[in-house]
Amino acid sequence: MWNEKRIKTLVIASLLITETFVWTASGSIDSQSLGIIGGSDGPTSIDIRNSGEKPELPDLEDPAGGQADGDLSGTGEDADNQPQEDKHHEKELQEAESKGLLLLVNKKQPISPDYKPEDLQEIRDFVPDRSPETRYMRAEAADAFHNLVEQAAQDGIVIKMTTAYRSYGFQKLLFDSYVEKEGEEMANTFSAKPGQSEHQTGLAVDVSSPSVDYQLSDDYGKTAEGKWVAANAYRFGFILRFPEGKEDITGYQYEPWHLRYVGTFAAKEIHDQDLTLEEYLDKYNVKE
Ligand code: DAL
Ligand code: ZN
Repeated sequence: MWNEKRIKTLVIASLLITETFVWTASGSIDSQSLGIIGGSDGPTSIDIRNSGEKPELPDLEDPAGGQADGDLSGTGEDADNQPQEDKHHEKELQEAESKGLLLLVNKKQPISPDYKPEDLQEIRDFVPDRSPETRYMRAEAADAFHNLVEQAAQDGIVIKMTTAYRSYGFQKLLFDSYVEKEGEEMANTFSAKPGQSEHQTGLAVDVSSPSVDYQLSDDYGKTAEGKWVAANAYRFGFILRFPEGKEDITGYQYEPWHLRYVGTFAAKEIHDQDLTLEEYLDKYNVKE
């Protein structure tokens, strides 16, 4: 099913049309469910104060039993014989986890319909004809995204976001419209059901560039911009969340445009080791 390139291309071509449709429709049909304050020309404001309950994030396992850092032996190992490198690794992951950056949302692990990040911040670099209510990311991710866009520009590469944060209601409209057009089986290969999209975490962003006319196309991976993204996104804390060849693990087709913020430490490891987020969390026993 994953290799049905022709069908896939048709489906992807409809993504832009559908997102634009949802934007248009959302203003008039169901703006309340999208949390929009304003009319069909976009929200005049988005209420980030009345945020939903943040999911509980379990602690990482602590094989050191919570002992303080410190090489007491002078051998590069702590008194409990845990190499300092491991300690550093654990500390970095704990920090990312405590900020919610390793939150896993997928087909097996949905997020509460009420979840809404508390620190959404507006994104500057967006494609103007897409849904205004999705131009937000969690603050740290938004800053990192701006840095990524700036560095890309310095390298002669234009990158803009198409959609980032999506509420449960927005994702529902999007998924339902794909089902209507393509049928549920096909929709499930490229669009998350409401509650199963990590766009709802405020940590995901879809990007595009002039060479593909700002569409979401799997050809994006072959363009100079797409290659730049694949090679450099990790430096800013982003991973390509749905890589080619890992569809059985992620549950979705290759999406060279979908970036997920996990912080620079985890992003570098995921990039260097060619892992999915699922594999990475499993490898280091992070129970999100
Ligand atoms: N396209 C990804 C899977 C989403 O809808 O979240
Ligand atoms: Zn996406």
